[in-house]
Amino acid sequence: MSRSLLLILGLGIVLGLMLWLVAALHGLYVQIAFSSPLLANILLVVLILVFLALLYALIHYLGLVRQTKARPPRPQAPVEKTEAAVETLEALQKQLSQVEDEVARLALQAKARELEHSFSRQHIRLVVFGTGSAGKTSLVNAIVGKIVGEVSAPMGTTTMGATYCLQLRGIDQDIWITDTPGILEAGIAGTEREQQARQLATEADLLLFVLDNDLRQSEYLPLVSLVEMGKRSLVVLNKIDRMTAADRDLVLAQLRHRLQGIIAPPDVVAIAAAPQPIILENSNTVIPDPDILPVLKRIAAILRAEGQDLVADNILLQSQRLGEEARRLIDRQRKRQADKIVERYQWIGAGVICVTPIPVVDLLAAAAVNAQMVVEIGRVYGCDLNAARGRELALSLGRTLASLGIVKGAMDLVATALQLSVGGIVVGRAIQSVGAAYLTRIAGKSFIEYFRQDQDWGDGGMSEVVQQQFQLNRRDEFIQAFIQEAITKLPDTLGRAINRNSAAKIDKDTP
Ligand SMILES: Nc1nc2c(ncn2[C@@H]2O[C@H](COP(=O)(O)OP(=O)(O)OP(=O)(O)O)[C@@H](O)[C@H]2O)c(=O)[nH]1
Ligand SMILES: [Mg+2]
Repeated sequence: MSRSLLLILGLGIVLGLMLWLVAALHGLYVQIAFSSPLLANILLVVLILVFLALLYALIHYLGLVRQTKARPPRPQAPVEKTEAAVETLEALQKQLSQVEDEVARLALQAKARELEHSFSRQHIRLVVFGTGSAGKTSLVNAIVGKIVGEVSAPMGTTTMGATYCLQLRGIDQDIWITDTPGILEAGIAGTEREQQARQLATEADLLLFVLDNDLRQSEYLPLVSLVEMGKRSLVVLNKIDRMTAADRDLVLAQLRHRLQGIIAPPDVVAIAAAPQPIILENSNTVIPDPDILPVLKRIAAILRAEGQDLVADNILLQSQRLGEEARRLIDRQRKRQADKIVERYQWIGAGVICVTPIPVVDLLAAAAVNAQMVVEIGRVYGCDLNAARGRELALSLGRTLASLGIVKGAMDLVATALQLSVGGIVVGRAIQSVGAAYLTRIAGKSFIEYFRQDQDWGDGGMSEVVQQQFQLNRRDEFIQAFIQEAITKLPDTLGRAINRNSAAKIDKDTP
């Protein structure tokens, strides 16, 4: 309101000024014309020229504005799904070559090769998935047009995934449709079958998730996890012959509402794959035809619109899954190597302290965190640190150990455990030595976390990681085992210090 008022006011002022300008110019013209008509005409021409120039500038300016506004958005580089899939597969190959476990590597490489071959495949894979007895086999039968699988009421009729090939009008590619065993069945056999079904589901280009009622929580979770994984999915509400038209609409609406943001409404369809016979008034029975047109139409529409993209999406998705598997393997392999390094350095550190004990407890951390250990762990994770950086990291972790009171805590833990296991008074140098080994271990494990996360301490920073590692390594059983290992690993001095006390204790206990 106030804006438009302001605008009107502004326009009024501009108009008034213009009128005043015209009047003033007119007055000037009349005055000059009175003394020299020629000069007046020259002034008129100049004024007209100035006016035209202003008009031109105005049009030009507006034209420019319009031009920038109408300029089409900068064309984006076409994100070709197939290209993305090819790139991911190439990256996967490189990643797989790092897997050291030969059996695992060969298996993953075989899967990757299979994926590579999928680029040239000429068929689209549909997988029918869902709870037991929802009517998956009935749907496949109805689509394929003949009885291809066993259909019955008890759950668990389909025990193996079965695949059939068919053609849809207007779609060039062959369609392979796979029936799967139902999920959520009781018993071990059910679980194994369920795994097989899930595996088949992840291999689908397009997934048909069959329900026979509103979505139960136990169906919702697997569906959502498949969709979140990136699986293109259709939700098929089956057995609508059992419902009135109003109920069917209600259930459909509920389903679409519940799946909002997960599955687009047109991708939730209602069908009757094997409607039950109807008994007529004259006691004759009629078996209605399957009503599967909605699902067929939707499949055809998706295949027409997304066609080869579905295959590329699926290859991309599966190579990502393989990549994750490889990453997990590589991570485990690196962890094993890094653990060995920590193990080695913890006893080296303990040996050094055993020979030269440290006067101030908090300095122990600085001595225990070996810069070379940091560099070596980094190398396992593909990070090349120079010695200076290793030292810097080791020092700051040593300081953190001290400032968090972990040095003191570790020493107390070790002292108690040592006394418990060998009895009597244990000399300070033995405690310091085992304490140093223990601190090296906490530091090493913390660095493993740091390098695992791409040289990042995470949101809680170095202190949180260090504290976590301290908590993880302070269980009684662990400390006891650690002390026993220390006794066998540490140099003679420690052994003698401990043994002397044990011997004294035995002497004392013996009558
Ligand atoms: N009323 C009605 N019953 C149906 C419909 N579709 C399937 N059924 C019945 O539901 C029961 C289970 O059907 P199946 O096709 O074997 O179900 P499934 O999902 O393959 O079951 P599993 O293989 O055991 O997981 C059978 O008795 C079918 O006759 C339908 O549209 N309407
Ligand atoms: Mg079945």
